[in-house]
Amino acid sequence: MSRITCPELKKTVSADEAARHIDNGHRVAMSGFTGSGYPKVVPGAVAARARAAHDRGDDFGIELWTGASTAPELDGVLAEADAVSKRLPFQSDPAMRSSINSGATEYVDTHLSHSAQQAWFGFYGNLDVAVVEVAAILPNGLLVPGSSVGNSKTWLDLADKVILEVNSWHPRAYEGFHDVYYGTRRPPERLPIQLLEPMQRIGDPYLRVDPAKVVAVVETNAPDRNLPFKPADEDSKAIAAHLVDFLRHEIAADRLPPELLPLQSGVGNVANAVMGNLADSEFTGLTAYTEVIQDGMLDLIDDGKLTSVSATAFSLSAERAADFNENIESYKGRILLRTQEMSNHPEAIRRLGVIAINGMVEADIYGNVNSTHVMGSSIINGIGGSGDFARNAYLNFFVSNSLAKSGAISSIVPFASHIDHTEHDTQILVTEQGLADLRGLSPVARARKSIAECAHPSYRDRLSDYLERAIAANPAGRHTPHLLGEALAWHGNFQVGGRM
Ligand code: 0RQ
Repeated sequence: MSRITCPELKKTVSADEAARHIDNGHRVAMSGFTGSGYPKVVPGAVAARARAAHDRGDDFGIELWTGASTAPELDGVLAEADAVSKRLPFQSDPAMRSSINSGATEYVDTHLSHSAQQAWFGFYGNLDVAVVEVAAILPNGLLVPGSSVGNSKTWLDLADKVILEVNSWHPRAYEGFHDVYYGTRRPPERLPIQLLEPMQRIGDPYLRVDPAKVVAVVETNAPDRNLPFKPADEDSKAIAAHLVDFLRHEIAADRLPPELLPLQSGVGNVANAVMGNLADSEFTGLTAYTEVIQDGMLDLIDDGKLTSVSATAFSLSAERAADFNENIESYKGRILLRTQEMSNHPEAIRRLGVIAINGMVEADIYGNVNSTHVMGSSIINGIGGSGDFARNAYLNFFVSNSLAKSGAISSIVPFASHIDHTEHDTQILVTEQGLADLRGLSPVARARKSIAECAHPSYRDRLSDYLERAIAANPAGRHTPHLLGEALAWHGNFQVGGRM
């Protein structure tokens, strides 16, 4: 049976015809969050338009907004066609990353809870076209989202023109898995977010669109990106074990209830390994208020340890996605997908007391964390939701191996080469070496603890020597002592000659 049952929206065309609505200089917002629920075919057709324009010697570049990272069929094809002049709010695609780092694409790296509201405040200018993937169009014109909600609600509200991709790969049974909040107001009319527990519904199960704005509907049947996870290695298992032990310690100290508080876990293999470790632990009755649902969280639901998950998107391996699609009915009522404005909302995160676990590139000895850059200049992915969660969480953890690039680089450094999370926001650092609980400590005490607990033994003496010399050299500056020239040279020396 057709997934398009609204007579007014029977506007099916090919991807090429739909892409004709997208021109040079347009601001184009697309659905999609961490490889889920992004349009599969219109971006490729836009890339073909860009290549044809470039062959004619004409300019063709769009501003591209999404929920978060997408996939080769979206970020990849558009970056390869040199078709993106500006990108926000998050990406993780190799071709897009090169385009940004070469200076061809401007990148506005934004907190994921901010992107929707900054768009509806008008901070980014008028939105020309929205391209949104859905699982079905109902007879009354309401839209059933698929594997992500992300910023789709805002893009549909703001765009002058809308292109819908209806993807029958998403199970039709997705209906009922979503909660789309329509109570957003601009200050000073803003209302409190009445969300008191992770699974509470505060919105509608459907996305709304003004049918008059829909210029094209494209039908597809194509899977999400769904990258495989690496099996947890010894280091990620060690990080996960330190973290889970620490949670036990917090329960014993009466700072956490036995069923913990709602969990948030960033994307990546370490985050997945932590979930695996929780599965093997004694914890039960867990909940999650997070951004993405990875394989590890579905496993925890299957094991009965995790009662429910609120998120904005799935980010599953191909195998797990196929399994979920097959058994989707059994997860109904235990999984809720919200807009990213709500999944990452500071008010909700602070009220619920979320336990946030995110990856980092490096931390300096005082606990300033770099989540985004290599050597201060090249972007890797972006800040994503890590700032939304870390700043507002009850407890926040930043996790990394103590060494990068086969041991040539220490993840604990004198001065972070770029700072996304300041010492005021970070609480607990974890590497495979150990865990540094920095809560309630002054800067020098934080530095001693991060070096002792988290730095790799091969860098520990060098970092301690730096700290003690910085203290000695700054008799009137012993609050956060630094030898700035030397601290900044730390990274430069790696760049030119490997080990310092
Ligand atoms: O590069 O693949 O070229 O070798 O950085 O590092 O070790 O694979 O780590 O996959 O856990 O990602 C912070 C990037 C960690 C991620 C970051 C190099 C390393 C490799 C990746 P190569 P790993 P992970 C909610 C939360 C921001 C968004 C976020 C991230 C590459 O966690 O994007 O938190 N976070 N979202 O070699 C130089 C160092 C390095 C280094 C690692 N110290 N110096 N290079 N690398 N450490 C979800 C969303 O927001 C969607």
